[in-house]
Amino acid sequence: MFGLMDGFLKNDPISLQKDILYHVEYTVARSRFSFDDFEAYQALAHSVRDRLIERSHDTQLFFKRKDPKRVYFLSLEFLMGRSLSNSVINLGIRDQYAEALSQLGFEFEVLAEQEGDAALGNGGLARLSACQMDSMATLDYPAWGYGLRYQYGLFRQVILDGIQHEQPDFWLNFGNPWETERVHVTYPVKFYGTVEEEILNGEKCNVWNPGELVEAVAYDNPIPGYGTRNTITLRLWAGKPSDQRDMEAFNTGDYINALVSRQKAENISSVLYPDDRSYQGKELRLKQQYFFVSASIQDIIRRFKDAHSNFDEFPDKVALQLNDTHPSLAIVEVMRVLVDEEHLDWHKAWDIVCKLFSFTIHAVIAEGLEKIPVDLLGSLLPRHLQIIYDINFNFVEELKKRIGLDYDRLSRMSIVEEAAVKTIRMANLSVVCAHTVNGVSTVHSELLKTKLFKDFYELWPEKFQCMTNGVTQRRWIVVSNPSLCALLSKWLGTEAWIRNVDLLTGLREYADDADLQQEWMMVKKVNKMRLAEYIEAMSGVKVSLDAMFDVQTKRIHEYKRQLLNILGIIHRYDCIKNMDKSQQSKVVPRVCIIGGKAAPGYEVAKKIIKLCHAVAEKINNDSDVGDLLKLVFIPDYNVSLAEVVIPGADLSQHLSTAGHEASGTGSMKFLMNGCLLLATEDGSTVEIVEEIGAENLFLFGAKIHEVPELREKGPAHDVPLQCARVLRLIRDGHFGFQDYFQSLCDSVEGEDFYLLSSDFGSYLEAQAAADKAFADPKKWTKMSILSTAGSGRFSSDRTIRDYAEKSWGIEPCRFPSEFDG
Ligand code: GFP
Ligand code: GFP
Repeated sequence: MFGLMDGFLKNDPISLQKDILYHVEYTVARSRFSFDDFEAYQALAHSVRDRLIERSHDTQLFFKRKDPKRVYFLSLEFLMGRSLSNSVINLGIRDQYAEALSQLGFEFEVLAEQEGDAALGNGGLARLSACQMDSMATLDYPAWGYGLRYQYGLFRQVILDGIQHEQPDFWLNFGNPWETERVHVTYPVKFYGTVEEEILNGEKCNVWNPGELVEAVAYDNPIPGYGTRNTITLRLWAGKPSDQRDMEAFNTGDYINALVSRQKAENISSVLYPDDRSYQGKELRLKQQYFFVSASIQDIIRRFKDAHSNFDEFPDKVALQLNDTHPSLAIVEVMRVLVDEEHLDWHKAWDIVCKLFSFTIHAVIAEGLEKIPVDLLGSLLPRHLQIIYDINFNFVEELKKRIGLDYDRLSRMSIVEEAAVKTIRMANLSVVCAHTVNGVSTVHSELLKTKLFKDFYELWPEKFQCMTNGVTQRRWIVVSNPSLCALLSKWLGTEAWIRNVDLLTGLREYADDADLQQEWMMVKKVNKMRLAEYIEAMSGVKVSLDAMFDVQTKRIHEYKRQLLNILGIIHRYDCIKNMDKSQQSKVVPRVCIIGGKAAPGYEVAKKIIKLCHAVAEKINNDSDVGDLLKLVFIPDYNVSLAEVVIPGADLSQHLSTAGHEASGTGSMKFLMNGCLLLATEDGSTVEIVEEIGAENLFLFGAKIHEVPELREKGPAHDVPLQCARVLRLIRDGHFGFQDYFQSLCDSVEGEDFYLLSSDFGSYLEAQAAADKAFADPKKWTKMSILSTAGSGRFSSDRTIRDYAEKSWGIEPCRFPSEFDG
């Protein structure tokens, strides 16, 4: 008999070897005497998965026994990347695996490269979800993630002649060893149809007779914590035809239509929407939202009812986190279940619902907020539309009592927008119902109070909170930068910082230490070599390790101003060309690296990518310039590439026009890796400055409060000479494709909404300051050490603790294990 405290599987190298070979033979079905790297990876992954499953069983049973309040993290996007290295590191058995594999003639790193990325998300919001799952597991919170199991993740970016092409990412092609299909965990999800009033037990009630039924089936993905046995679950739903409906159709002999309807069901979870700002295919998108919400809520209520019978206790056992507005139909769905199916009184149900939800918004501007046309919602989810109207009616009546008949304000705050196309404002719905409304940085939280949700803030100031984003140091240091990880543990004298990242501040006292500086530079060099090798293999461009590696990697967007970066590079190029040899000898050499995807329908962003390639072509082949300047575009930037790029960067650029980036999380990963930031005072940069001091980064550009006035000046403002000259070079065809780039130049010399021209001068100054600092290795290294030392506040561990304490009201529930000594 095994006690709860015992692990079932053994983790010494010999046992691990046996397990790997077992999976080679019986899971991968290759001979244990002959298998290649990919097969070895598959077997290895399955053996790791066994351990994850064991721990997740222990965790779930423990949660069941303790019955704590759980948090359910609802998100339509999770950008998980690869799982192998992260899992074995969190399980604490990476070295044992490496040894087991080396005895079999394989190298752990080589096999890890075999894994594809799980890219079930677009950008920041999605990677944030992944980081937060890691922290919830590590901090022992009783948490679940819920999302959709898209068959096609974010598109693959292929560049042909400098133009972005999108190719499907059928990431499940080679199987996904991490997930477990739960054939027994399925729920029916209803769509369309009509709502009838019926009398049930003498009471009037609404009955929804759906027109379509789809089955949701659960796929569980284990998320192991670090330094704990706790392993939580990310449950992703896939669409499956409902047998009930199919049987009817098959019975009536409608074989073909029955098959077509099967496919329709699978389509629901088929594709991730690649543009997270403007949705086409609105109906399918809405279907995806409801599908995932309905299945998750059924699962959550089922779990609650397994142990409780009184819904008064529901808010004591359940916290629901809405990751942006995408899952906000959950509010309506819980209302519907409580009122229509559990037959609770409306007001009582509403009272319960209002205690459940915490809402985090990632948008900055009103145009970014999601609205759903009433016609669409009413046809797909007729009962939900009724409920939204009822919620809104009650809210507006209540509001009138509080603020009187201020019709402008009433109509701004209403959940229903009475415009040419009548819509439901999902953000207003969420703010009305949620007990907390979270911004993702201090700056963003202020913007929510003063702009986006000003009316609501005046009504309910207590709802508004700031939960500054964070990233997990497990993935962004331990997994992706093992040399830095070893160095940190050595100088801090402990590995405890991996769970308690505040300990990194301990580095401050050694920032001037010559030995640490020496080792620090070596670590950077190792990582730059790895990045340089990748760049050469990918593009054929050889780069010098003595150059400053200057990186801007993120979604391509006008507000993120990759264009400003490219204009700056052209300026640098132009300067170098006009120098004599002795002047050139003083130039700090640079390797400029840009990477990121443009949304498929976003023409301007695609043009920016093309410009980057055109400029790179010119510069990289100019023998006058040589190693002084190189420009490289990294295609198909994703999580696993980020793990190579970030540790190898010296400088990283975060150029958003002030007031446009809600937070930004890329900067935090660079900061942890000792990379210096060149940035505007936007989003979380403002807090980074508080932690590391303005003298340790390169700030530039208009501040948030200055932006409106600069915009007001508008097209009339003067384009600085240096900027005008750069634009002239582009317009004159110096980089080819003259006509194609005119509109980009027009945007800067015309309205210049994103203030490239007015920020250009101070941008160049910041760049010059960066050059100067880089030329002094001691100074630079000290700044780099202080960056890492000050990065603790930007760990998702801190973020999650904030959420747990201030918003979800949950406590750790730790499985007692070997980690507790
Ligand atoms: C959970 C897990 C199941 C696991 C049980 C163990 O179930 O895989 O078998 O715990 O009790 F999902 P629920 O919490 O979903 O009931
Ligand atoms: C959004 C915001 C970012 C923010 C992340 C996470 O990112 O400023 O850091 O959410 O809160 F724009 P995207 O999903 O739009 O990339």
